[in-house]
Amino acid sequence: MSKQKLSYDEQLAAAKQFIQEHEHFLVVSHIQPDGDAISSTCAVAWILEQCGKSYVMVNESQTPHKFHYLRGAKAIIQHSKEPINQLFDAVIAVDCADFLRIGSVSQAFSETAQILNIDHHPTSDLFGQVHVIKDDAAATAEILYDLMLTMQLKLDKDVSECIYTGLLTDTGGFRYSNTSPKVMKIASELLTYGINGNTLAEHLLETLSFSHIQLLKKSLSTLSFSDDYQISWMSITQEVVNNTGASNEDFEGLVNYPRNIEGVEVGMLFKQTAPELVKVSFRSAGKVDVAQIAKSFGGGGHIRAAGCSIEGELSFAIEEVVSKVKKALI
Ligand SMILES: [Mn+2]
Repeated sequence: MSKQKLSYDEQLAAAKQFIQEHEHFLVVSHIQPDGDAISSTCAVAWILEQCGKSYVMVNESQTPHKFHYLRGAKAIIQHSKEPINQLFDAVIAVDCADFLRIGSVSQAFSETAQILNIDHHPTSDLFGQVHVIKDDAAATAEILYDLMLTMQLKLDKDVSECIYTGLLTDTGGFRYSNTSPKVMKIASELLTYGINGNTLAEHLLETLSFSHIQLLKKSLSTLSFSDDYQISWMSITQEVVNNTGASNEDFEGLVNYPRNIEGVEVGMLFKQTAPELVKVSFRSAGKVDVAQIAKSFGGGGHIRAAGCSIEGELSFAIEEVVSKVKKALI
């Protein structure tokens, strides 16, 4: 479609027009939402409110409890628990690399639904009629900040907290390579609205749940390496997941342990989600584009952080993926 050829400013203007042209919206993000997904959902809701529009926020999965402080987060409907029987003609999807990441919520799109797709994943499949896709944005929240400027909206403390949370979580606490001068500039402006960066960092990045530590303890005992020590991985069986009572958010950050080891280029976490299904998370030190590897298994993501699912037993998934990563390192 010709839409992809629009400049970033033109894309933002098209998004503004999309919002002006519709009255009632469905706001959706990806399944198993992270900080950027929830923040972006809440930030879009805030924009719509400023414009006097009505909306419903829906996600297939539960909103992790730790994001409940964000304005509007508790109002996000969990579609897997509370299916909505309304069809929407206008949809705003945020932080979804591809249409499938929307999950079951896409059942609530009318047949002629118009979709505004706002995202920063380089593997985007460009679903939807209107796009704002900026793959060098650190977070979808960064794009929404730009949209607020385009729409000449005056930020407040609540929405600043949303944008800051998206930036903080998607940059790993302003540490990943996506922490651009622009990110720091936006973050510094957001701090002037009275949000507390230290409290947010402690809450989102430092605090560990008991079940996370239990998982970490179990998974470190599976830590393995390739012969040259450039690839490292850990695995978690379904049994361990069940015994530790871990929820999805407890897995966050585990993949960084193999990745952070000196000399390791690619770190991975293999999580058995069903007897014949394994979820793989990838982190790269930079040499290997793990988005491409994940994509070759039907997944996606970013150059340094990606994921996919593999059908088969845990040992099979590890063998398949590790051999592919080895080839990428040659
Ligand atoms: Mn994101």
